[in-house]
Amino acid sequence: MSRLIVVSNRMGDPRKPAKGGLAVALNGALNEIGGVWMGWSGTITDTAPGEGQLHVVEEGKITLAGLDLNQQEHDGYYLGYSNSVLWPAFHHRTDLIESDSEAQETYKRVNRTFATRLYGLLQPDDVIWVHDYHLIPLAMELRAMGVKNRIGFFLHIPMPPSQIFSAIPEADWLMRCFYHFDVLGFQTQDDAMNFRLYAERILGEDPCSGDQIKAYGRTVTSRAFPIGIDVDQFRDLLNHPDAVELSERLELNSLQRKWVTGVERLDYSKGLPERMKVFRRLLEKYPENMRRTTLVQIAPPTREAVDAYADIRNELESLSGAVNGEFARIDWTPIRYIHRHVSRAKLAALFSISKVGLVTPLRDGMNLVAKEYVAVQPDDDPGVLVLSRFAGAAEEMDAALLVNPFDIESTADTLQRALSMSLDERKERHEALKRVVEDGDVVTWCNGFLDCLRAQR
Ligand code: ADQ
Repeated sequence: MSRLIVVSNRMGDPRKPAKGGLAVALNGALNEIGGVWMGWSGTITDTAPGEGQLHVVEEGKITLAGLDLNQQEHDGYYLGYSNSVLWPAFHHRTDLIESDSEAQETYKRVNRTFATRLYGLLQPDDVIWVHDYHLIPLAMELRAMGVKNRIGFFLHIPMPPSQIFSAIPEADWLMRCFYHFDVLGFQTQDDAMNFRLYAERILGEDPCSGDQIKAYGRTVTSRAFPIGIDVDQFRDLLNHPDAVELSERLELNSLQRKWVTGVERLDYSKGLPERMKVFRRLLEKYPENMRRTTLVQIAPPTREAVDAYADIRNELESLSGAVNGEFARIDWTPIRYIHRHVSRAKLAALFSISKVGLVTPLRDGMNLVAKEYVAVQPDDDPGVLVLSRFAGAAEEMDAALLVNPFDIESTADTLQRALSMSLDERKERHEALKRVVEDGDVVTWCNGFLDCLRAQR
């Protein structure tokens, strides 16, 4: 079978224990058939632009190729264009776009460097799988160098509707980049539909047939491949000593208390301030939760060098402080807000004893936390998933209580409904959700995408 070449912003490393399902799945696929994983090495050096060293290491059947970047490259490509233009735009926050032509040029140049360095490692029948918004122009760069291999792309974040996409500076160039791949994978049917509608409405192409979309004189296969988690690996975390110890301590505490849990990187797309307002409204409107219900919100720092992230941190600290100041009692704190990284074993334990998983992003590609929460619920007394309609996960996980996170009042009502749901209803919903999570795990996702890519031409 042809080798697999994975390219992502950060290189996975099979020498270290894989943290997330994505690394587990891709390592698994690479280990089975052999191939290359290329990405930024994580190191910033003071080399000239495009001259960063490529560190190539053989690890069993996998070749790891880590590219160093210099400061200006990292700032322009990663913090600048990827995270100050594409991330906000694709999450419907065009107001947060920080347009900067120099950053955009750097983004293009770093993609060219990735392509040039990858070229030296390629064999003619390799299958190339590119991940995420940092590397949208990579196929165009490779094609310009004459690469004929099959190249697929998976977008981990939402594909915005055509009107929003059009607001991105040089939107036409960016859209053209997508058409140099053979297969485009999206998280949801809605995302795939948004991609198609851009061709029809903005480019004026004829309605396309099936999942083949034609534009710019090229044809691309565009399809939804909802990502999943490694269910067994996540469940096994419950046996880790950290998880066992935390569960015991939390259970001691939960004799009269209910835990509601939220976990995500501190990102403005995740709806964190709205969630704290929901919790405040819950306490005001349903005072029986006083002293009995606690929100544990874990939100570790991310991309702090980008201004919008510092703003959201300040807002959250002030909101959690205000709610706690108003409602706390000497023996009870309503919101436990943790702005630090927490081990995955502890997260699994926290999810497993929480009565409600509160997953309310304003916009999210999929949201793996929703799936992780369901994976570790006890069958005989499961908790309830309250899930935003604007998380990709909502398309499949409609047995959750779906909410509009912008509507504080009705989300607070739904949270109360979750906290008081009968055991029978909880079990019924949980059975349906568990099936979605188990049937659509990360290996199914990985194989589904690769089968589709291999079937091209
Ligand atoms: P993210 O935006 O990072 O991913 P998500 O899908 O929720 O969002 O994945 C986060 C992962 O990090 C989860 O496995 C979670 O357990 C872990 N995590 C979160 N907070 C943590 C903490 N405090 N400590 C330790 N681990 C933590 C992007 C897209 C998503 C898409 C994924 C995968 O934005 O929409 O679902 O990629 O495609």
